Amino acid sequence: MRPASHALIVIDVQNDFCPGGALAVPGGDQIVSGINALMGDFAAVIVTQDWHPVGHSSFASQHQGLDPFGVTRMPYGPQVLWPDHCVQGTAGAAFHKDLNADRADLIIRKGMNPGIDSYSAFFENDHTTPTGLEGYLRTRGIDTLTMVGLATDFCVNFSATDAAKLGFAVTVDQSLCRAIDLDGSLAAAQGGMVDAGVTLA
Ligand code: VGL
Ligand code: ZN
Repeated sequence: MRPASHALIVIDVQNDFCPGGALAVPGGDQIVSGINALMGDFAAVIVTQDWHPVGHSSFASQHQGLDPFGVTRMPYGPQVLWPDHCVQGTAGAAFHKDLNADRADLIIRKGMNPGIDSYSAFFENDHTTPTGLEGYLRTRGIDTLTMVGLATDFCVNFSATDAAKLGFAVTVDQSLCRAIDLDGSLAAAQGGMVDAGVTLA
């Protein structure tokens, strides 16, 4: 058992990111049983859920002439455009049926603001609007995080990098993550996480 100051953060293990989903991550479902087992080592488990309104601005369907997996400019910077995914209340937004989400102390939802995407569990993609997770962790005396989930190169990467910048000790267990890997995004994410002080295990 890890000390109470060490939390497990499970990122976006949702149907749309698993095979058959709208934004399927290869092998996304292979990590579920290992994550459930790892929960047993932690006193604190936090689970995140990508939770977009219909017509979210990160969806390619909202941008005339642009296709999924292309990149556009948003006021806050470049933004990859995605297939419609994780729409609030849909089956695609639900957790993978085998994920032990009942174990979660906190479920943190993100991506609700129609005009800003939110990969990180800590901040929207403007890097300034907080989700509240930092305060939750600090008030519980948590200073060390292990992160697992989907996708390594987007939501796990942004969450881990933000956590390290906020001063948490962060390990990403890559065996319990899977990547989208768009144009080298996995290698770039790994480099960025290491530069931010994240331990890749
Ligand atoms: C994610 C793309 C869009 C993720 C979420 O969970 O990594 N990726 N929304
Ligand atoms: Zn999303």
